[in-house]
Amino acid sequence: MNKDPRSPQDSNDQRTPETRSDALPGASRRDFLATGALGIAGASLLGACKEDGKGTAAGGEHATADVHAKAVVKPGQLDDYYGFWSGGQSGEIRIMGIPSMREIKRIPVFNRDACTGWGATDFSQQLLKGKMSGDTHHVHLSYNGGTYDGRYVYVNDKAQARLARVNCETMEVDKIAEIPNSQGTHGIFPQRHKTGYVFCNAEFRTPPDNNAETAADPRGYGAMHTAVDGETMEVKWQVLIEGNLDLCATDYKGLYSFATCYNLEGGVTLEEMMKNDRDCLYVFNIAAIEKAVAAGKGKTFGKSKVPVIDARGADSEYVVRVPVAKSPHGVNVDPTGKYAVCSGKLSPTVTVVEIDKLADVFAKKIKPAQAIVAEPEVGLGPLHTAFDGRGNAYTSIFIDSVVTKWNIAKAIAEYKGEAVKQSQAVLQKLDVHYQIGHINASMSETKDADGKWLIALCKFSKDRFLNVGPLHPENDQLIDISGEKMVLVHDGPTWPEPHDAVIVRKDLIHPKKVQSRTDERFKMYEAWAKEDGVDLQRDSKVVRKQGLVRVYITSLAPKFAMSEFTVKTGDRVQVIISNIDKVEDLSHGFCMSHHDVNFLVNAQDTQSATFTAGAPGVYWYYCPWFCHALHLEMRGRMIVTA
Ligand code: RUQ
Ligand code: CUA
Repeated sequence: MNKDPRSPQDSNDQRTPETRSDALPGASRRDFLATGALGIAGASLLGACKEDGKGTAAGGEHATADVHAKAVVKPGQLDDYYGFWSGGQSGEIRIMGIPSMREIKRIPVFNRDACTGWGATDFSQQLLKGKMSGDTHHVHLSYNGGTYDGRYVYVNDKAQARLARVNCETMEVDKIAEIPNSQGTHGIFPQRHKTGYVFCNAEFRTPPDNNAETAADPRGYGAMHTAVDGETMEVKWQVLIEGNLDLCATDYKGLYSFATCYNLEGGVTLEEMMKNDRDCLYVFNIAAIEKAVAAGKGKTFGKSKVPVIDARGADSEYVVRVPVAKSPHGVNVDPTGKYAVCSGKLSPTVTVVEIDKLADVFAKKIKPAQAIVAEPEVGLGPLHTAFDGRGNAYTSIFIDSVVTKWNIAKAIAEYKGEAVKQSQAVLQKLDVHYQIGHINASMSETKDADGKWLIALCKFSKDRFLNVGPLHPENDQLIDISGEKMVLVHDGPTWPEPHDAVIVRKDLIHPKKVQSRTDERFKMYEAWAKEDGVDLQRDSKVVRKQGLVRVYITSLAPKFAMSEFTVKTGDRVQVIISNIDKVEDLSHGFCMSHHDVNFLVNAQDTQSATFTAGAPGVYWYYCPWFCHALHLEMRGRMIVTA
């Protein structure tokens, strides 16, 4: 390990050891993390350390003025790419502009968002069912023919085992699926040949029939690989597996889905989970599983009606286990669709599996290990891999805190023993700041990977930004990969914790500028309106029903069409607001003072929320969105009688 904090890896770091703000006096954060990992990972990592440190600063991170200029998007100009960032514990998704790294939008998903009213409106409450927090890790878009079709964004909730879908026309969540028999829904990945299944991995092993009898004995635990229909968002089937399931990927032909497993040991403590030197990549044979499900071979567990194929134990027609580097984390398929790259995490290597060989593995013509075609040594703590479409791979290396660029063909040649020097596959190591998690490149998860920009999502920013207290921002770093050498061009602080991101060419995404009233959500409002004889876009009206007072109000800058209504204390009140302005970017909202109700209503949109009228008195409602010179006057009174 680098005992000297000014090791070559930190050569860009101009501070003296004394001025660093590391947790351990005299030791760098990297030393601290590496020591921690070594303490638990054992001697296998030590061998790798010797390799490390030499020439990691090669290529330098200091960007020339020219490179910086490439990343500058001048005022009034637009970015070339949409970046979709997960928001981790914030439960949201963010949309970034690349290369400017400007945050353009936040999409609330598994959270309550005061700004838009997500979690407070009737529609969002129907989807969230009272679960107002979540943990988004992986964002992926729907595909067609190996590239993005621009229709949907999918994101997982690790905390409460859900999969949400965002409609790219509005960039709002339109459906949420709950994944049965699962905990820790972590890796997800859609099929790439068309909008088919979205696969969801359960990271935590639990008893398939989780109850008082089964809870305590880990020998009965397993994990589900779940197929959700990306179109209807129905859960179609599950495969039960003995080990845990971490990251997920799919091939380009619709034959397989993949899941890394870091706990083939079936342990429940850290020590138990790290015993084996190899873990595995599970390969799921989709056609065989579908056939078994159609033949009624699925079991069901608990209240769930989803058929489950039990594939625990030995390799079968449904699943095979390819042994990969110790405790793997990421699995990424390269843009040619030929290789699945599994990052070792507790091994300094990545394991490259040739996807076309898997048919022979399923046919038992070759052993699973024979599908491995390379295992280059990339550095300490490899996590995820991105691609440039020119045959190169970029692996995020957590402990070394670098991005390693390596060539896939060279790594394969070396594995076959054709190359003379082992180091030839590794082309460059670039310092990142600090401790990178995910990595992705422009269009990297598609056949159209274009090798322009790489994003390094760093878990620690330390002193890269102004001190804002104990919780530091993350540091998302933009790297130019268009040339021979990687060059760091931008530091971007983000609110924790974006786990993953995808970078999508802008011509593939076509959001609407004004709400379309044909979205599915409108069926609900239209049904209420029909029941009450109301035209949503014309009428403002109070309808008193059994146990509910419906208040329909239209808004047109700078006025609500109804400036006063009366209800009784304790009444359930449902306000249904229709913004009838037709102008792009003219949003109104509705906030009822002292009732915890505040939501956004975009141009041509309708939104609703339900609340209980408080103590008798007057309560002002107002438009919280600056919509007009007379925006402050856009308000009205709710009179509550005894
Ligand atoms: S994880 S740092 Cu949740 Cu994608 Cu890898
Ligand atoms: Cu409408 Cu402010």
